[in-house]
Amino acid sequence: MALQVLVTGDIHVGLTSTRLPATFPVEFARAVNGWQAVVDSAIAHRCDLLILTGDIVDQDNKFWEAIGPLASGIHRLVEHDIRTVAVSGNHDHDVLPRLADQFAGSGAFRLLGRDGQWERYSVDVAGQAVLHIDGWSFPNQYVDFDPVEAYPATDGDGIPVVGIVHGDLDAPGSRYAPLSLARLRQQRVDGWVLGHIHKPQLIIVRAVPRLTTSVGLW
Ligand SMILES: [Mn+2]
Repeated sequence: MALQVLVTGDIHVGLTSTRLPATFPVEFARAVNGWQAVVDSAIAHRCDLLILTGDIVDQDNKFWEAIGPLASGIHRLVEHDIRTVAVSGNHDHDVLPRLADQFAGSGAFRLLGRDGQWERYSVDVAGQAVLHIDGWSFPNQYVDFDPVEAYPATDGDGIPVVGIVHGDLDAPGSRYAPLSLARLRQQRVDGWVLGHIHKPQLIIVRAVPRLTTSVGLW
């Protein structure tokens, strides 16, 4: 049985990029259009799940600008049986909990690790858990410790585990959750998906037969 998962982060809805060449259409610069493209892509690829790794919204003062498009995208996804699971980053530590409250009880949008507490979400298919997702969210704008130090040790139950967290990889002293690759590797997790650095990168530490990863970078 295959589970189709789309992972993205750092969309910064509310922001308009100033770095695009002047020859690009102006709508390319608006991050909200990136969010719409993610939603369209998840639907077109018949995904089961969308994972968001934080900084989906640029700032809490962009709340009203961001909340409408985000909520309508999540509604569109759930109409196609696609659920969204997210952690917050340094930019949206305040906004994503408010968004999650709007969807409380619906199952359409799940924020993991609120208040800086690790939390597990299990994906069920026909009543059977097929994937565990462990997530941790920024509780504040600045986090000067590695949240993985507090990742709970669990006994494996044979079901693959994916961890999601937003932070600065191998940047000791960072105020944005300095993560250590060595510590990430030590956990009983089959794969980690990270947010914060605006650069696609795949690090294969060991082959995991149960997790087949196809990564599209664009
Ligand atoms: Mn960030």
